[in-house]
Amino acid sequence: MSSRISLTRYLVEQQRVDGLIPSQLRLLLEVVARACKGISQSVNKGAIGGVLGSADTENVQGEMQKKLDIIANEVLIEANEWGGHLAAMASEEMDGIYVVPNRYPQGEYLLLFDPLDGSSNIDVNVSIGTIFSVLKKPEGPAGQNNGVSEQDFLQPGNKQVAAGYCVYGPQTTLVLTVGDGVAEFTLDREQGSFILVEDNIRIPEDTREFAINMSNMRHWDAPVRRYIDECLAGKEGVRGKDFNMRWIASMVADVHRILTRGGIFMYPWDKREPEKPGKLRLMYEANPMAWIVEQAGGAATNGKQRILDIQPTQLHERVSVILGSKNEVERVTTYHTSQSLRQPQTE
Ligand code: P6P
Repeated sequence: MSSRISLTRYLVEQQRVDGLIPSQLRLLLEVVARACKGISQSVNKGAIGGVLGSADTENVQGEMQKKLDIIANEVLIEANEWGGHLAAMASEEMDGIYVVPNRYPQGEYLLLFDPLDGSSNIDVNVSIGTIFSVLKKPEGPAGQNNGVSEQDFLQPGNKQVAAGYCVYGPQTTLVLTVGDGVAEFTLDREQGSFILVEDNIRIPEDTREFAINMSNMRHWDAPVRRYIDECLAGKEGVRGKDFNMRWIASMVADVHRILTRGGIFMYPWDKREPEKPGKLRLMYEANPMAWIVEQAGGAATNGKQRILDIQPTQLHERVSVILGSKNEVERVTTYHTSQSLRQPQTE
């Protein structure tokens, strides 16, 4: 376990030792972390802060927005627009991109985020979180909007230069990768700093725990149904071992559990809305989580291909997500690619 190293010192050392983090990116990540601290304060106030309940507005996804969704979005925009690190931002809560206003210096990075993931859990005091992804703005001619457009955001997840999430739970925990493994920081409210608690998270390659919304079972495609049926058959079945199930309905919380003790998280395509590849969003949910999981030794696919290799075509496009312990993700992906209900594999 590392001594009490702050996020700031960790990023400086990553910059000095690995050369992975240019100063502008290091400063951007510090601003994002500070914004997450602010969001955590609002979340922790709950009813006494008047931040619970619906905002009576809809987002681009057609989902009812909670007051905290909007508060979190505003905190991230206001914290990041003036620092000179960014050219633009994109959010689950905004239809289009947010170009940094001309009154502020322009930067070379693009920041994407789900400002408050798991909103259905806000009013019942269950962990929620912020997910963020950083891309470099492609080189291009200056022009209107500082030469940045939505098209600049449509980069595959393998182009990310940083990704992370912050879980607002019993602890406020920031998890971050810049391409050199995954580090975890816990907020020390007395100091007001994120303190390094783990600097090389590894996901066990095998697991006995799956996370999926079982109420959708009748809508799943055959490979997902086969995989879950085999888990439910337990040690009497082809897997030869019993499985446990968890479903928090906050991706950040389910993914954090998997980073902590292994597991497989699935939000697959289902036939409720067959025209949509899945429920979760590629750019600011699946891509950052997929990179973090891969950096921690896990795997992340959409059932057929590596999530990080998907070429986006729309800012808010959705994707089927299967991620976590490497051997389990590979098993589910094999079931998809074979698509034939072959003889169950022995354990
Ligand atoms: P369901 C939260 O709304 C979210 O986007 C993810 O954080 C979570 O994993 C999923 O949706 C939960 O979906 O259909 O189980 O409520």
